Amino acid sequence: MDSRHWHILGAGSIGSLFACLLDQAGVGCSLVLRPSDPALERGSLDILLREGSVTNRHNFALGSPASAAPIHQLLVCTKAYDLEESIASVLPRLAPDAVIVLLANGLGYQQRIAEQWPRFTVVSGSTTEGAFRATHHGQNREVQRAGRGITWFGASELGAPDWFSDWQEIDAHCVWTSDMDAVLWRKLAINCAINPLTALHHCLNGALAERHELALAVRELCVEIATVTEAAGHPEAATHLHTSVMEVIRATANNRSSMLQDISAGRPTEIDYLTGHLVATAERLHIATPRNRSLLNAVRELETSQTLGRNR
Ligand code: KPL
Repeated sequence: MDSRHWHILGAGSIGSLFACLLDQAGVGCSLVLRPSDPALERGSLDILLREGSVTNRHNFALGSPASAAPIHQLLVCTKAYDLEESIASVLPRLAPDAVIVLLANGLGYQQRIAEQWPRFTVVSGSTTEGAFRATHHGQNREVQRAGRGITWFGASELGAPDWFSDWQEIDAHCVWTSDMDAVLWRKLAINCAINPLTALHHCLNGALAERHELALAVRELCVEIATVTEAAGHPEAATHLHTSVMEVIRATANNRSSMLQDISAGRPTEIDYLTGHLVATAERLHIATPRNRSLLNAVRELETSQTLGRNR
């Protein structure tokens, strides 16, 4: 296996999308699945990538955290709350010079991970690609690309590394930035304006532009979010926030946000790393965010009621 090969941890919608895009561009990649995943027994997995009326099939070799092959380049697309445990599970496989790219929503974990494993190069990523996993057909998995976006990578003290050239070959808009904090804040701001509302109203992203009461809620949320983002030291991420949010809503109109996908699947959501991080920052800066706080509480309540329902 060549040292440019990517291992992808977390083959949910975004992990599967990027696996297919890397494969399509001829960049080798394989999937690292949980030891309990029944697909592991087959050794390889087909993923169907659908975009509009076009469907392409991609075949991936599978491994588990216990496989022998060393990992030089690891893309981690698990949920924010699973990142640390997932990385810890593959530690014995990581080569001494391994690069770990984190592509999850939210803020609050990046620095912790870089500090926890200083011997690896940890790079943050952020994407506004819209994708969701469609139903499994037999032994295949299917991912629907529901809106094109931009994918940023960056680590404050590094210029674009050699491996980034592979990402420029894939059929997606990938950008290297030396100001990743601004990008992460911008993405956090966009997610805070879109994800909780779609999860609570069980609607596609596009409904936030189409339904008057939801469009108004987005506008009001953006005012609070922009105030906190600016006060947190990222005025560039706060500029024209409402316009950017509406652009993302339109570009991903047919997508179910990741939070809606989590709620529908009965999984925990990333609310603590999104609205939770925003509200905690606002409290530290003595800024009132009643609208975001109320969404935070509502999503937490929804999560709790789902857990209670499951255990009953
Ligand atoms: O990041 C997203 C998410 O769903 O988490 C957006 C860009 C809102 C696309 O749905």
